[in-house]
Amino acid sequence: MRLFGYFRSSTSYRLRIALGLKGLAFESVPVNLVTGANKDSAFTQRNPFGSLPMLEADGRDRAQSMALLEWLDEAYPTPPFLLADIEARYTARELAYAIATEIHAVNNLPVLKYLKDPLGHAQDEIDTWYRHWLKRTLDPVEARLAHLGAGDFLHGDAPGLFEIVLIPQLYNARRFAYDLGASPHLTRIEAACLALPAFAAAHPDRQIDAP
Ligand SMILES: N[C@@H](CCC(=O)N[C@@H](CS)C(=O)NCC(=O)O)C(=O)O
Repeated sequence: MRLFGYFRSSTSYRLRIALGLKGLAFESVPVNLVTGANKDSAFTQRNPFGSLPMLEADGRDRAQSMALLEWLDEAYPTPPFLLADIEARYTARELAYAIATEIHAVNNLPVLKYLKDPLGHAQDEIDTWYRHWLKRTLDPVEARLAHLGAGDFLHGDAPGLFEIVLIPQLYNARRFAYDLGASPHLTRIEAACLALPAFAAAHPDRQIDAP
């Protein structure tokens, strides 16, 4: 397998964690988002979204991280990202997709660039935007977790779909100086995940394209 990604891309970070948890070996292929290499025709011919990550596996190029996570879990079921219990599956998806669709989508790099040019917003306004959309969804996720107990993970003794999406988002939250002081459930789960080899190996600082 080859994973086309960028060290600080949170959606690439999701896939690195997922492949590590599944125990799947992969080659990292850096694509520089800052220079726009993801928009080169050589890349968009393979991935018309021009987005990262892209996974080359089983003779096919696949994009869109959430679909990729679900595909990986179906193609390589052990260990599972979603539990057998339908309510547990629902909760993991509820929280993971809230982060993916309500935070990541509006805080993605092309959105932030557009706010700057052509809309003309200053960097401090853009940072305020970023933290606004974080809080709007991380607060209800924290409230949901408060009802679910105080384990290391959302469910049981292993991370799954929710944690794979959460950890890269918290990495970004810290980059934007977001205050996680009132989010003890999120930070407890974060600490447990970061102690695991699959999460440690996937960290942006440990990637071959990290400065
Ligand atoms: N919905 C997509 C979003 C992917 C995405 O936008 N990734 C970012 C990096 S975190 C990217 O490639 N941005 C560059 C661009 O879209 O031009 C997914 O989940 O894979």
